[in-house]
Amino acid sequence: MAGLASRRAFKRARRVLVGGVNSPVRAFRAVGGSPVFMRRGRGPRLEDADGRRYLDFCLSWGPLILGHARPEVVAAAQAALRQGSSFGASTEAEVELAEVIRQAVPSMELVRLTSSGTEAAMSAVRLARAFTGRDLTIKFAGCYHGHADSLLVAAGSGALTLGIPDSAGVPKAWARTTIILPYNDLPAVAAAFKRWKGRVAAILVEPVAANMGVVLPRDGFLQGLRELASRHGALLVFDEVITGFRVCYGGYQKICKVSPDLTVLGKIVGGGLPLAAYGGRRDVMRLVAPLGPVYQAGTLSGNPVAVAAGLETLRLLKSERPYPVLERRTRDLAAAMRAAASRANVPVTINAIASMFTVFFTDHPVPDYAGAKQADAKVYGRFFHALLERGVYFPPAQWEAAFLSSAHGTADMALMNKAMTQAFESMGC
Ligand code: HOZ
Repeated sequence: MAGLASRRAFKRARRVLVGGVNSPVRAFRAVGGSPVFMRRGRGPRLEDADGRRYLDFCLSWGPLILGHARPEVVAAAQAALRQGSSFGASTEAEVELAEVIRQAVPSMELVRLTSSGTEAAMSAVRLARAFTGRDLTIKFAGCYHGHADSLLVAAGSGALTLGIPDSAGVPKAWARTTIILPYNDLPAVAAAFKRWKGRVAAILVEPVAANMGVVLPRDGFLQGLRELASRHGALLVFDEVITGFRVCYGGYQKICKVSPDLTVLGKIVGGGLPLAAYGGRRDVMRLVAPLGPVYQAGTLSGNPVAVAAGLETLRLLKSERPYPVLERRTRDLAAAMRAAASRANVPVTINAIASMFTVFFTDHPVPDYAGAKQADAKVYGRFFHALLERGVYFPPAQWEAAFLSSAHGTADMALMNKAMTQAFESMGC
């Protein structure tokens, strides 16, 4: 249960902030109870308003692959801030970040920086429409691409958690521009291209879905999307907001060897500050203003402080290459969790890749949205609170990804093993 200071803060917040929060999932509706308010983070740990400490496996929903307040990232952001917080004009550091991104993700021949993943995904779809002269977008149920109107249909993440995957306020006509198909279902995609012949501008996909919990692409799924998009003159857009620089230094496209036409990045590229990007084929990106007629802009796009944090984060990832260790620790943790859950007689399916995973409270496999929805969110809520009591902070929602950072050492993983074992035992039948 949240401590006194957190509960007081939430009471005060509800008087002035909608639902007491600035992003719905923070309100703990999905897990019950009063939300914990945080006051600082360092390495793998968070400290709440009551001074309680937690091992953090939410990590700000993914950006903090190096842990909280990594000194070099803090120093880089501080140094940039001392030079001025925002200029509304170009800086050389933005160019450097775009060069670093392009080197790591070669399909991003031209890049545009934005402030959020929502903005980047929305702009990529607008661009795909302009390039193809078509209106429709294929999106997969349970994938989440931010909260732009036409993409808030069968959306995952907070929308799925709160049971409003089709948001109020989205005109039906806009929602109808989005074709919703089951993730991992290539025949459905082929059938959609047949049905809406010559009308589909883009296939938008999280190459590893992470906003209905982690759901892995089946062998051949992404390759099949590439082939279908090319055959039908549509663009393939990979939303790598979560997977970018998380599954490897680059994107999942490097692992699956599929080259999308456009890519959306966020989270890690901003090093924990508000920064995202979209980019891709030069002939497509050339349509974006000022080169072309697709308008998109932002006063804080390429903000120098965020750029500095992003650049330093990518520099550290490149030099330290934490990926193999992160992957091994995640695999070991997932295996230990399966064993602990089975000993306690709690059915779980754990999907994991690289340093991201989801514990679904179901005994069915989870290959798509229908499978994810079978998970018991109430049981997840019990698990979440059992962990919280034992000093572990997990994502406060069933249909999200949990993450590890390179700051989580062996002693931290041992603590986590103990906490999750006790948590399962406390729930067992
Ligand atoms: N976009 C985040 C990951 N699914 C969730 C963050 C939020 O809704 O606050």
